[in-house]
Amino acid sequence: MRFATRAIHAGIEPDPTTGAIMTPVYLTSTYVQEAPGKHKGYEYSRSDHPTRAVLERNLAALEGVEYGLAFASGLAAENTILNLLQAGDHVLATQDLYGGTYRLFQRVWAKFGLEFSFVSGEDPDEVRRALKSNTKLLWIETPSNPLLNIVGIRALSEVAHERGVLVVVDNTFATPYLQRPIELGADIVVHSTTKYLGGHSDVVGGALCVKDRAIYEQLKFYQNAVGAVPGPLDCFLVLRGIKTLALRMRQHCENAQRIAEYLAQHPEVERVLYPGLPTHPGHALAKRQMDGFGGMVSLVLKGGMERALRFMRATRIFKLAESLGGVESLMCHPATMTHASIPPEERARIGISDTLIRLSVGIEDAEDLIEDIEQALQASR
Ligand code: P1T
Repeated sequence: MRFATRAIHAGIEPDPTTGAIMTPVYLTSTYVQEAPGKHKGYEYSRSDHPTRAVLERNLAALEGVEYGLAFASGLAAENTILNLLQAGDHVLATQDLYGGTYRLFQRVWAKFGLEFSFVSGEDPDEVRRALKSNTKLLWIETPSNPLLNIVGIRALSEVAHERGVLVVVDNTFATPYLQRPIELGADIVVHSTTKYLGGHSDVVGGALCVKDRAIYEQLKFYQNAVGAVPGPLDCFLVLRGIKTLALRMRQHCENAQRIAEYLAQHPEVERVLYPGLPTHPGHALAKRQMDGFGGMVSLVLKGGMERALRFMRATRIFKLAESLGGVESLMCHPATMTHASIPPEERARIGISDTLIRLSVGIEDAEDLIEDIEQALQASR
């Protein structure tokens, strides 16, 4: 089955008792057993849950692997990966990451003796040199949040595997419609399903997808032992969102490309970051490892901070809010919003300037979105 068909059907069967075409939302915490240990595969909803099981099968099929695990949030999924490690282990990560991921590393796990360091990820030799004898994970975010950097999953996976290091890819920005990291050599894919997979800004969730059974079993152990699982209605909402993922992603990509091109030729725009622009340093690589360039565009306006603040107050369709990946267009100021938990000097080193604006381009009519940006540019002069 091809992607759009898998999105709608993989792992999903009509309900055997009623024929319901939509996956039932089983609002139950426990399951009656015939005799101790004799049951229908479900004992307790933290361990396994029938609505969640359908979502997990569907997510795995989208990433082209055997195993999926669903979580209460993207960060809960990330946290579960870090549960695999021991005090003294080192994680090497690409430096431009969602601020909450950085916070989970430095403010939560560092105090339990995990060590983190960061590289740009542009050069496989740089990554090879940065691996240490205690490195256990290489953590990649591509396209990255918020700078839309692209790193080579295949090349970096080869470098990591030379040293027995597992490769994690945060595939939230791309979605499996545009990029399937495990096919490129990665070991674990992590998603914030809050974003494009859910697609409608109405649910918070996370997921892990893996090919290797032994890694899956360890992650499944921690999913149950730690317990950050999603509720049944959340699972239903993500499943429903995924049904239109292929359609939505095509429109996100088309709209984002048009907006990036419009911004790139605008005399009042200093910089546009979008992997679909031929001027983007990762354009050729993105073309090889992705099936489209995604719906996220970042920009810096001429005129400094005051201009940026005026612009962010002047848009009408683009709403100022955290998060991304919904059908509606959103705008965010990473320095004070999504990436505020990264110290200012670290943000400056990575290249997240205080004037950077991040757009999550929705699937509205592209003409309306461009007109909205145009009127906000005029109003903010
Ligand atoms: O918010 P949550 O579902 O816990 O997912 C965390 C997360 C993980 N990975 C990436 C790449 C993300 O962008 C996020 C969440 N990001 C935002 C809320 C944001 O506005 O960037």
